[in-house]
Amino acid sequence: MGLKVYLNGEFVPEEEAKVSVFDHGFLYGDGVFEGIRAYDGYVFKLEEHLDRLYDSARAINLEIPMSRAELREAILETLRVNGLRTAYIRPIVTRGVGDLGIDPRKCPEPGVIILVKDWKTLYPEELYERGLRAIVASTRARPPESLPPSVKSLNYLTNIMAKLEAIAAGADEAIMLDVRGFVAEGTADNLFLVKKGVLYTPPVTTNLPGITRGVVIELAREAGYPVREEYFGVAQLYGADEVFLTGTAAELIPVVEIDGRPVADGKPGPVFRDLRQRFKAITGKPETGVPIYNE
Ligand code: PXG
Repeated sequence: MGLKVYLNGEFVPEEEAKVSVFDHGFLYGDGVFEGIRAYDGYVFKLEEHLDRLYDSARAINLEIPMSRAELREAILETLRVNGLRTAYIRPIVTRGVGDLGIDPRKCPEPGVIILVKDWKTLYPEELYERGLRAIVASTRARPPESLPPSVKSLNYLTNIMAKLEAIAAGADEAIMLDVRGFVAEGTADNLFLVKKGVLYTPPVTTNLPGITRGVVIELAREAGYPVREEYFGVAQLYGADEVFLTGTAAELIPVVEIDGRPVADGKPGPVFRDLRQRFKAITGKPETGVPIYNE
């Protein structure tokens, strides 16, 4: 049976959930979104995702037509209507239906859509054992002077260009550099490297302040690994002991080859393994999530 979608205040079957061809989200990528997971009855870090969604909307002067409490409830209700405990959740806020022409003032009513998928794991377990093969893309991450990377907008073409490079090269993922040539992030994930027991990740000026990134920094510090938010280049990446990506969809996933060079011995490393276990241990718990059902 198909799932139901929250579409501007109503629950409609997936097949019938349609948006207008005049919606500026479709015409111009004018809108914002989030990618959230629920694990075993708890929506992981829901408040952090709501913060980022409202911040993204504010940055593009898009007023979400519901209070934060109403949107939180709509997300939980979408999960309940679909009887889900473990899921991927995609709230989307578009500028709404307008005229042709980019002027957002032509769009009186923003659209709010919440998609859910009954995904338990997004990637096969072998992928975490085998690790990803990545390339360094020639497409550079958009500079923060145009649109800050903290704005999770509907416009992903830069990242899609990098992903196309990875596909053309027969790799799984692309690593993007900032305009200066420092490592920024993956196409939908943040990046960490490990060198001599220290974790390095670039400051968020050049990449999305990932919720998973934040959690991993916290878990790493608790576990006694020093974490440094610093810029680094491709040479440090090639010379790392370990490289891994973090994101809501992938959680933590190792990168074992970059531009045809193995990362260290070409196998997922011990720091990655330790942090992945620690991450798994905190999902699906009341301490890190909002309950979907009253139990
Ligand atoms: N960087 C970028 C550019 C992202 O889009 C992340 C990092 C990780 O952030 P979180 O908060 O999820 O730890 C993202 C995540 C997907 C997908 O299918 C993920 C994202 C966007 C589109 C698709 O994995 N955002």
